[in-house]
Amino acid sequence: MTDLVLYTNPMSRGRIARWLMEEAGQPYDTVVLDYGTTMKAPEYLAINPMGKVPALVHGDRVVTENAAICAYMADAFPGAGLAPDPMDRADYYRWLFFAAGPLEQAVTNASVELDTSDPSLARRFGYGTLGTVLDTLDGFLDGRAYVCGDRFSAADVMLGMQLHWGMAFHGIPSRPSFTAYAARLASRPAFLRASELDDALAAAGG
Ligand SMILES: N[C@@H](CCC(=O)N[C@@H](CS)C(=O)NCC(=O)O)C(=O)O
Repeated sequence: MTDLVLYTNPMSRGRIARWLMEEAGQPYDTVVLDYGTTMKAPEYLAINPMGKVPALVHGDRVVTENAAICAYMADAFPGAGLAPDPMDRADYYRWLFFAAGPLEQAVTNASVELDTSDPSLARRFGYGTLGTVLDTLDGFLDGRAYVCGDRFSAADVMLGMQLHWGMAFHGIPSRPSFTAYAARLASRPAFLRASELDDALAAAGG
């Protein structure tokens, strides 16, 4: 066992953390948990009381939440170059949190056809409306290679995967800025390795 252990399921948001682990380039072990059984067993609830994946254990530290795993790994292994210098992190933090909060919630709610476009609802939901979220993201990504300009960072893992899933599975309309960004990220060797690993686990029933 290495001192980095990723608890995940190949058919889950754990694919975000998996991709980040492959970008970080550190050796790590994978523990696959099953929905409803090992994910809710006392051994795992001691790691993540939410009973959800992913979770990362690094020695005696536990990190849950994909965005936190992305930020933690980028800081813990600076040699991987996944985070800009602290004073250059305005866009990095902004869009990492935007992906974890407004974008994720807007996409999830849209997938169950929850419409917040009535102004009395929009002002109560942290993301407002799906349309506002998509227009905001479109305006930011238009003409931009990565969240932090021309350099890839951990924020792209979080934002890129949410966007990719939103378009692939949750009916998020593709726009030129979204498809160009998602395609740029999907060609990364670490993304391809991560996908292969999780696809193989999924095919094996894991
Ligand atoms: N906010 C969490 C979401 C994690 C999450 O929702 N995981 C789902 C799989 S996609 C899960 O473990 N569901 C199992 C359950 O709730 O029983 C993150 O980003 O890490």
